[in-house]
Amino acid sequence: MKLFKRRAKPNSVPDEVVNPGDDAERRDVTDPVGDDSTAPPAVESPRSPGMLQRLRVGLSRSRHQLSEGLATLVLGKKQLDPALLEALEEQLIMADLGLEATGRVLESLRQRLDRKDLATSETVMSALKATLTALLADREQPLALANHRPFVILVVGVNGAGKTTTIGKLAHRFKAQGHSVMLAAGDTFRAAAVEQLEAWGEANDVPVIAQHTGADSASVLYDALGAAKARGADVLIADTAGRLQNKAHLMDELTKVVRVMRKHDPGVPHETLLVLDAGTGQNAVSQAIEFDQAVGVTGIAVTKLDGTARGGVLFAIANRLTQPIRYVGVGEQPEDLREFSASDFVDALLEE
Ligand SMILES: Nc1nc2c(ncn2[C@@H]2O[C@H](COP(=O)(O)OP(=O)(O)OP(=O)(O)O)[C@@H](O)[C@H]2O)c(=O)[nH]1
Ligand SMILES: [Mg+2]
Repeated sequence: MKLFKRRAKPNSVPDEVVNPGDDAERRDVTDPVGDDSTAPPAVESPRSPGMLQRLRVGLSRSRHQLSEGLATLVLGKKQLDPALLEALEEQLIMADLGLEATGRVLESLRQRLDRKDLATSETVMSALKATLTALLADREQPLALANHRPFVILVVGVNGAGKTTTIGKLAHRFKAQGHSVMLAAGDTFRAAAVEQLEAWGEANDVPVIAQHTGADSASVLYDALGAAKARGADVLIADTAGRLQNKAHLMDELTKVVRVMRKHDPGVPHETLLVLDAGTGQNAVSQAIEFDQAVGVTGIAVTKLDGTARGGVLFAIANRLTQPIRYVGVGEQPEDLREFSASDFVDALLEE
């Protein structure tokens, strides 16, 4: 076992860094370290103006897509006539809410506004806001690290969804909250994967447990669990290789990873976090269904909301899935991960 140890306390595990360093496989990864890597800023309160502003900026493309179209539609409208409903439906589908969630929104909007004359376009907008918030409200359930030490988070998802970046951001967040964190490089498939995780470990002064590329992912995570227990870490976050949800053998491999980890401790992982790229649109729902069948997803992180106009996919996810949306990613910096809040999300999506 190799331990990538960055400014960590001495321990019994050999700390030499051995990595084949296959540059051919190295992917262009934006430097996650940032300018002020030596002293990570404290995690801001989820409702602080800075965090809300970042969410707002992150969602600007989705907001342009949805909010401005809607505002034009409802402007000066005195009633919720079929033409307006149809136009609303079109806007919501274009924002990637999906047919089902769009249907639910329109139905609930009809009920809210039934038999009421619409005094102003604001009435429609505020009813829409309430409807959208209600659709997301059940999915708001922050991850609590209570009761387990180490609290083990297994991070899964398709290729390039943002797993490793989300792990780096989580390490930053938990560290700033005062937790001791360890990372496990369960993506043994790509040579650059270990280095990428190691860079995040270094930026956050967090040890990374890794083996060579091509090693058995399950055994890396098994060993990492042992190391995290031995060191008394508060949180162990395990990376895994990206895999397409329709490749049965890769999903079986993930099931095996969990099975092997459970030989160490039947209670792990305490959280199986599925990372979904918002830009994948409705496919995110089928990813969630398949990953859930393979390993039992307990929470979702939706990434890259800053790079897409498809932020509406969160409503499709909330409509089809029962798991909480734990986090949303709105950029590549360590601070660009927010705990999910339904009302903040809808506000940021619809505000002028
Ligand atoms: N703009 C933006 N980029 C992101 C976000 N999250 C991740 N990325 C970028 O998306 C790319 C892929 O992210 P990774 O974290 O490597 O994704 P992954 O799921 O680990 O990928 P594999 O390990 O190859 O399956 C990187 O360039 C990240 O910087 C986000 O919230 N916003
Ligand atoms: Mg990765």
